[in-house]
Amino acid sequence: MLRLWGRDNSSNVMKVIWLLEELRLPYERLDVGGPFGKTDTPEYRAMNPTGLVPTLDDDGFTMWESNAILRYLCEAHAPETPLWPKQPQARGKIDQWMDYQQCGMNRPQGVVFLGLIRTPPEKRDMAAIAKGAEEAGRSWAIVDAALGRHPFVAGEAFSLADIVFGVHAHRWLQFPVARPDTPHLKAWYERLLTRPIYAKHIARPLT
Ligand SMILES: N[C@@H](CCC(=O)N[C@@H](CS)C(=O)NCC(=O)O)C(=O)O
Repeated sequence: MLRLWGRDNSSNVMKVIWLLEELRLPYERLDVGGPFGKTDTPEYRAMNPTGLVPTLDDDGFTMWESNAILRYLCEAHAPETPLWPKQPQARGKIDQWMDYQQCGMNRPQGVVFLGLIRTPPEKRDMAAIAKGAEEAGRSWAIVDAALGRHPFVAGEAFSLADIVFGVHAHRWLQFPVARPDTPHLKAWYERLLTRPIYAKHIARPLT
């Protein structure tokens, strides 16, 4: 039985929910993290020493780091999935974009999200938010350019790269910040909205 630990308004948990739904894998999700707490217990820390979410439990095998979990689920439960193909160059491009999401886009986007959505107005550091938005905008412009060359982030087909950027695009395109013009990103986001799983689990009010 697959068990996913993590509140469903976390971007990193959303990635895993989205993939589990795409692959139609039965799973149970438990609310932990954020207002739910329970990530400080010795039992949780034994599964995930970072105390963050998500954590995956696959019949007693546990792991953390959202992008690694996505790859594990494909390899272990859907080895033929086109979402993470075996062909080395196709897989290499998807991995490249997944790493860029974590290493390039995630931090500045997080500054904007936490600043605007999870911080009361009187406590916001507007200078840090503006700087984060500028940096995140540069990352999104790079994604936009890729989406101008092909319909999905890593190429011609929907893949894990679309999942990891897709959860954040819904946020980015709603933030009340100055954004670079990204027509390809917007068109791709509109296409994501027509996917029932995206509409239900990802395109939710920002909390
Ligand atoms: N690199 C980790 C980051 C995990 C992370 O930062 N999770 C956030 C939620 S998106 C978290 O656990 N925040 C504290 C909490 O929810 O209690 C991953 O991709 O899984």
